[in-house]
Amino acid sequence: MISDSIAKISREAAADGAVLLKNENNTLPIINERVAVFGRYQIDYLKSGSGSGGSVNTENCMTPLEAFEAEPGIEVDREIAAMYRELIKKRPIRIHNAFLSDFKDLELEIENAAVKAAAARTDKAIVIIGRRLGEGFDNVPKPGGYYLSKNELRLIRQVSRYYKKFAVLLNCGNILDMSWVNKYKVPAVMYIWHGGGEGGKASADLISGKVAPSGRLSDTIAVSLKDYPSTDGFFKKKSVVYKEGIYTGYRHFETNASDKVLYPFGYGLSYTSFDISCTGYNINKNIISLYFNVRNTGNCSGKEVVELYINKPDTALDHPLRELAAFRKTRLINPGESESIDISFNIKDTASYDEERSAWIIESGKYIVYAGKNVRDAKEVLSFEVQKEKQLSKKLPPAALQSFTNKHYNEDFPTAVKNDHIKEFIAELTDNELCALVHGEGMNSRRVTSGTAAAFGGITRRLSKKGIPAACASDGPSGIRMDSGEKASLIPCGVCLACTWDIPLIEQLYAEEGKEVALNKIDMLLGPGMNLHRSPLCGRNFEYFSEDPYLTGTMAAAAVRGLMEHGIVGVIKHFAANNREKNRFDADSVIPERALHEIYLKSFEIAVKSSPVKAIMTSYNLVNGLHAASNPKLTTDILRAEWGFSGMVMTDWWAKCNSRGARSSRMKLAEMINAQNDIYMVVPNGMAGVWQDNLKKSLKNGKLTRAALERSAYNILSTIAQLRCMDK
Ligand code: BMA
Repeated sequence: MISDSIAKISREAAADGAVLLKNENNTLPIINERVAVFGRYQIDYLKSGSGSGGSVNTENCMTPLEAFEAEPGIEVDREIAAMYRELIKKRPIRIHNAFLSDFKDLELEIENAAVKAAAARTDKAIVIIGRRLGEGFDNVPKPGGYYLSKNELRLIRQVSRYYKKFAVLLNCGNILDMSWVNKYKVPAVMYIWHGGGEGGKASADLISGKVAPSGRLSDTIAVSLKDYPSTDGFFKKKSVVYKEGIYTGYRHFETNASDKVLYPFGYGLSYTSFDISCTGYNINKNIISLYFNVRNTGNCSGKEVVELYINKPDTALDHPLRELAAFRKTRLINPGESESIDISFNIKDTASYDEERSAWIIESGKYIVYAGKNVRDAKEVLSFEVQKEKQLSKKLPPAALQSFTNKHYNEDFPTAVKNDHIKEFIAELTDNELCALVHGEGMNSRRVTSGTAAAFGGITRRLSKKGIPAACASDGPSGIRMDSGEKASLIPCGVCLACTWDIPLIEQLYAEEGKEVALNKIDMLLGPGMNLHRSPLCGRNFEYFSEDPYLTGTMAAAAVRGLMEHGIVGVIKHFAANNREKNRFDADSVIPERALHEIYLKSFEIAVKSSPVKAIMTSYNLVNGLHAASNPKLTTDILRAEWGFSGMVMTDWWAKCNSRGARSSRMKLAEMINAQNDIYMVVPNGMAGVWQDNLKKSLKNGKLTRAALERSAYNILSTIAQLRCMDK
């Protein structure tokens, strides 16, 4: 079922996430002019990337071409439109299911004469280039992949030959090679991303000037693929070594390779211009606050983003030249008007991780704060001294960790009556019932909404008879996936939302999403996806947000808060370091300690600490030798002991587990429970009570205790107790 109030804000987010990179001689917007639209994706518009994150059944979605044709101020050349409609009938894209990406040259070839004739009839041209990647499909460094294909380049050459004013729109979820922009002197370029079901209309809003672009890049666009530190070694099958450490994205480029940047992190143009002035600041203990006045100095309404970066003293540790510390987007500002905004951050949140001491520290020395439109333009607005180094944490010695773990399921729970009830309830369950409880079933369990990813909790007759409801979890970050064919809304993809830099907007969008999820009697939405864009090649970048952990974490937190407004649990995923799709079930992400804490776990830490995260999905890959699904350091030491998370952890679907140095297996669920990854997703429907994994054998031989099972049962049931299925 589709909720009718989500379309409007979905369209607004799709427009506000578009990033205008170049716009010479006012090529855009197109107002009361004739335009020819080239490229197949004007019709075959890619609403999303592929895989679980894109498998939403939509209906009545306008294509960009239809939306342009419906736009009064845009006169679309009918001959070219008819030509493309004809060509696409003859050469449809045969990606037969949502789980495939295709690297053939899919762009259609057209005659020079057609372009030349169109140029005589029209004022401007638009070229839409599309690229769809997704789950299981990283981009490849070849034409039709990271590079534009032969036909795409030919089309851009043809249009550049006959048009002075033309814009290339990129309908994709990954950063692509951009060397063609200067090579063919393309006057206007805009990433319109995968805008979801309303993406076609949003592109017309942008092209017509109804909405001025206000998106800002959430990733650095480098001169070439080899300039990204992650490219070297990206395709190694068994393990990916994160040798760049913390120097990923703009942390690398701004510090070590500023000449290798085509478009910097946080960059984006508008149709208007703004003046940002810092009008003051305040330092109150650890809270740094800065005040700005943002004035619209151009001639149309628009929104601006003020980005704050910090430069830290290289006293104990080395640091990147800039680190994003905070940001704020203005509301719509009319020409000549201005908006005052204040932005603050806690210096503790910019602490560094000292591997020697396994502790977070705030170093002594001079800190400098920069503010501006992007990481490159930001100007110094404040500097302050920290007199004495502060150590914020220390590694919990194993004994303390163990007692924490024991506390978690032995001592009386110093919490509400409900939880004591759960503890007593668990004590009554048999070992077999406990073993059943730590499995989810799916996909398409008949116990919950049809076509969804999993049912868990009361999924055996005995557990159900004891009053445990069957809870429902469905994909994905951009809308409800129901393989039953049931329709749902498809909102813009993660990277588009991140490029809005608009936290309140994303929270509102996910509140609307939560309403639709509740309407379909679903309890958990398996999203947001929030792994970092370590490489522009990762197939799931469309679902994820950014190369930066702060922008990623704050976006994910906004989505979780929004969903929770309607009692829906957003399951943040994939914890942790799923930064590549190749060999995703078995590849080992080998990450230095400091980069693990400061970069790849930081986004999850921000979400857990700043929003009501009640459920987390671990990733398929190994992290430093242990599958994330059976990694006590991730799901007990860090997630619970350090961050204080008390919800439920699930595996990814059919994930593998292992213990140090042992073979990976989907049957090693004792290792999963011992790590406090609470529930295995998924076993075939009806099999939770009889699944032949190693739980019962491990109970017998002592490799697993009942207490550990009770601990996970507590995490699962105390989470289910907060879900809407309890209303059943
Ligand atoms: C896995 C991953 C998850 C997804 C799950 C259920 O393969 O793609 O992101 O939520 O399947 O479909």
